[in-house]
Amino acid sequence: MTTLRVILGDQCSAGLSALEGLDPARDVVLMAEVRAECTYVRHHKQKIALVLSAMRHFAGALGACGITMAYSRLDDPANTQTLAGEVARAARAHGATRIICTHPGEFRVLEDMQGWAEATGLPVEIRDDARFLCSIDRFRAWAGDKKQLRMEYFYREMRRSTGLLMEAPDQPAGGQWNYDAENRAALPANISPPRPRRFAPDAVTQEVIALVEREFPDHFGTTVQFGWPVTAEQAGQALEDFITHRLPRFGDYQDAMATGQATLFHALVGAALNCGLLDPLVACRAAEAAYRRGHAPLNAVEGFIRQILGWREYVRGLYWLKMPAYRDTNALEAHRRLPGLYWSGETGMACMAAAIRQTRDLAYAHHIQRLMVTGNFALLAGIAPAEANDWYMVAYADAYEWVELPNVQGMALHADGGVMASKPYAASGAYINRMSDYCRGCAYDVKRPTGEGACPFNYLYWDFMARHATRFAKNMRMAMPLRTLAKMDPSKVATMRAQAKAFLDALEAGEEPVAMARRTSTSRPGRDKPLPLLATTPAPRRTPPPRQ
Ligand code: FAD
Ligand code: DLZ
Ligand code: SF4
Repeated sequence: MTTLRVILGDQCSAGLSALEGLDPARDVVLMAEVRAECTYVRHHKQKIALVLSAMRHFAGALGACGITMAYSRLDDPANTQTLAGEVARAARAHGATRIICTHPGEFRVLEDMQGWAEATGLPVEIRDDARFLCSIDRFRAWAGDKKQLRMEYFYREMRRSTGLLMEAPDQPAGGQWNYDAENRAALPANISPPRPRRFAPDAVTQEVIALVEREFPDHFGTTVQFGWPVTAEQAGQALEDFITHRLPRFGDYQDAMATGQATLFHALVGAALNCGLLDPLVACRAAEAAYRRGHAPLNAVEGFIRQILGWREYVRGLYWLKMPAYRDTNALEAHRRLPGLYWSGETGMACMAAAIRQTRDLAYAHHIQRLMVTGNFALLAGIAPAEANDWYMVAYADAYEWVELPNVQGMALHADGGVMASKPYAASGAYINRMSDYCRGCAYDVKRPTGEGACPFNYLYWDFMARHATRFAKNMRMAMPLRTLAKMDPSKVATMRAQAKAFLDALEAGEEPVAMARRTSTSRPGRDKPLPLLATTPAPRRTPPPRQ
């Protein structure tokens, strides 16, 4: 009676449900590096390196505990290069009589897993992924037949059930559930955010980076600045670094953006959370403890906990509730191709260039860059959701469909017609100017709505409003911009719409009409220098043994 226990690349967690009840004398644990998972989208090189390195470290830690490992390396000639193929191969090699795994993060992998029983002739048990704080069934029950699924109400339920930041059963700390209104300050010039702790690649990571450069040379991004935690111990250190140095100001500057500041006061824990190196409840409890001991204010701690306990769990619930139809939604009938500048970062738009270039170099951009710069541009320009989703899945070290898709399809593009957000997050250049210093160094003029040098976000914004005026006529939250649009001189609207079309057509043809700009920032010397190396720390030598 040998049980084959399968662990996927984003399941590097000692407390994983697939490991529960493991008998080291008889069971075998399979982890398989496969080409299919590295290429179903052409992930950023740093994401592949992170996942493969985390897998190798985790497998090493399990093996050190006396567990029999079946580990498929990507460059093993016998590797079938698919999960199903490696499961069948390991089941045969070890004479397995059943297979146990944990529910995967993506719908396509669940479909694949559901075929393993037939492919191997063995019973397959798919256990719940208990690393999430709200199960898929519980979310489904909460959603019930509600017309609107608002994150805020779900979040309050989660606060009540976990007791996080609660003084009594229905009494949130500080008397308020949500301090979002205190999370919107722009970064003052005299504040310099501390650099986050990064981890110099150890021998395992270096070997994996070389493998990635060899096997996936054409994938997006660079590996030069790889500094992600690849073990649970490092992920804990990264969290501690955030709690100590950045959490106190996370709340105030959560929505801010600044030139040369890729990370500001953000946590940079998404990649570790999503591949299983960091437990979400541990992260929330660490933040709460910082509040209780007076180290960080409530607007920061509540803001951070809301992101993890609220948004992260909510988008995961929504994903499994709405898939597979969700990925095909296109409520705004957006069909444009994604412009090449999303890959090259070559554009006179300083805000877009900053977000895209740091994404290439770090596999990271923070939430407001993703939502209000690259996401907002895709929304206003009418980029086809499938094209935008593909980019976001490729671009980030923390990208997995369960979290990427609702954020892009629902939050950024409004393609789900308002399931996730009651109004589109559409904004003109004024918003970016208020929340950042990008406009000061831009080739375009944020104050100009149209004509030579006008900020593209301005005419794209009004073009978007005009395009969808009828659709949003009954949406109370869109009443204000639609009233402003109605009062505008129709010839001005027509001019902006024509400029929007000309600009987008030119982008689609691969040429930004820089003649429209005041000057070309793309050609300024030094513009394309990679971001300065983030401070690195030596990697610890050993990972701790997993909890049993
Ligand atoms: P912080 O700002 O420090 O927040 C802490 C943590 O809260 C994050 O690590 C994350 O786990 C969680 N969180 C915050 N916002 C969200 C959110 N909207 N949804 C889910 N969790 C959230 N997040 C991903 O993990 N993977 C993605 O592929 C992804 N794609 C996104 C695409 C778009 C268009 C947008 C608008 C957001 C996306 N997000 C995604 C959410 C968010 O931008 C990232 O989680 C965050 O930027 C990660 O950086 P951080 O760890 O420094 O986060
Ligand atoms: C992201 C990823 C990559 C790049 N490679 C592997 C791999 O080789 N083997 C594996 O088991 N998992 C990998 N993953 C993570 C999976 O893609 C992830 O488990 C699914 O997307 C489900 O979330
Ligand atoms: Fe972005 Fe417009 Fe500001 Fe330039 S002027 S940085 S394009 S918002």
